[in-house]
Amino acid sequence: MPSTTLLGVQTDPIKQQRNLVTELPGPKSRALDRRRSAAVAHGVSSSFPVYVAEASGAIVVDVDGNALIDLGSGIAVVSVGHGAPRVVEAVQSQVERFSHTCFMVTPYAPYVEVCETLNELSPGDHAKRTALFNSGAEAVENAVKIARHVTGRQAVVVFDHAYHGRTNLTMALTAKNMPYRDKFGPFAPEVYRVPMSYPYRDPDGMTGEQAATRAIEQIERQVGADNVACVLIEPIQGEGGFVVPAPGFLPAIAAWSRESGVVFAADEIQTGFCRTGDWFACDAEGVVPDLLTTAKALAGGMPLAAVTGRADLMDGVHAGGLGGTYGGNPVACAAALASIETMKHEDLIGAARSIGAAVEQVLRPLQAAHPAIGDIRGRGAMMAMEIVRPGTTEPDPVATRRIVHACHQAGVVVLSCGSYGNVIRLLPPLVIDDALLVDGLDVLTGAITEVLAGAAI
Ligand code: PLZ
Repeated sequence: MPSTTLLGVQTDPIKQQRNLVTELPGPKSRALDRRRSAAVAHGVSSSFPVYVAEASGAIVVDVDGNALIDLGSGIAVVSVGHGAPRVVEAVQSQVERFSHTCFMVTPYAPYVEVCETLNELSPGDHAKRTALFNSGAEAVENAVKIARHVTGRQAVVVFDHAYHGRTNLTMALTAKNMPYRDKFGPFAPEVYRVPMSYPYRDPDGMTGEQAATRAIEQIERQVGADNVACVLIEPIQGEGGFVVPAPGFLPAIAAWSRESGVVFAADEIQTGFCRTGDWFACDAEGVVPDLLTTAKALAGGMPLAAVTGRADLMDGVHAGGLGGTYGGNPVACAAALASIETMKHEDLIGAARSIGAAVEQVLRPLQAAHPAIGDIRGRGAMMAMEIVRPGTTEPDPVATRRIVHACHQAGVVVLSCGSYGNVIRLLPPLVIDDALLVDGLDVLTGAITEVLAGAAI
């Protein structure tokens, strides 16, 4: 069906098909990139510098007219797809009514409705409260503020390979030096890092419970349980390499936290909102966090983040202690309500599970053919593979970069991640249609075959 732009022009909807009309990046993207170099700080970089003109569903169209398959969703943000109709409608109608008053000055209903919705969807049926912010890092900062305030303790425990943001406190919480932390110190104090459960790299046969004991012993020995305000963990790590802890790890850490008066905070900024085939990754093992941070897919592309948690903790902070000018912006809140409505209506939990099954069906045989694919892991529509030197577990970031580059050249947006830069991750919009997913995975298969056939000598 043709759609109408704001100017009243009839346009054809973007076809859900890959279509390349120039080399990538094309001439118009290259021209923009030259202007960018002269205008944009070089510290901000792009992994695939094709400049976007428009996007719909799982297709991104660049300024040269190339239609690319998006297997990254803007880092797990547009799970409902680009230009999801409900989100577009909600944003347009909210922006026409009012775009900002500041919730701390004169409040409005959409903020309250987002909080009600998050309290209902998040794990656990206890009394909850939510506060809204702008970015993931800001949500994490506020979770730590709340945990410290209500416990009267200072230490924050985080894990190897963790990623929590780029602000001063969240840089301290993030594990990887390059590019996130290098020479940006001094970092916030009272942050302690303990080993994560990383089945591919842990000693053979180490269970989740054993990995939890390893972490807990270190906390007790090096920090002291009584000093810990919160344990902060991504239930499946994102930037760190889609590390899925062994079963039993999260429940054991959560149980220890409860017994020790430590706030257990789950960072579901990347894993949240149907991505893993559940509303939240914690749901898979029935883990109920005291505090939960969300962002990214929450508002389908508008900047919005949240801390949701136990009412007694959240309400333990004095009035005026939490906030910010833009936090819970009404347009972002309208987008969030429409995104969540889309997730429910389109059964994106089911979609994430089917995507996961389809991806595994392609990746498993590939792994059998290529010993350089050391590990395939993930859950739902959050799948990844770790590229290593064949016959070892030694990371191969060079081959990883080549595979990603070959996908880009063929018009498929894929992202890498991992502490060692050797993980290729797939985060497609959950509304991607089967044919497009198959085409995207074909391109990935071709890229892997081309690069690893050369590397496996
Ligand atoms: N916590 C688990 O995944 C953001 C970062 C990309 P912000 N991940 C993408 C980059 O290189 O900056 C993230 C996350 C988890 C926190 C954050 C931070 O969210 O919205 O980027 O601040």
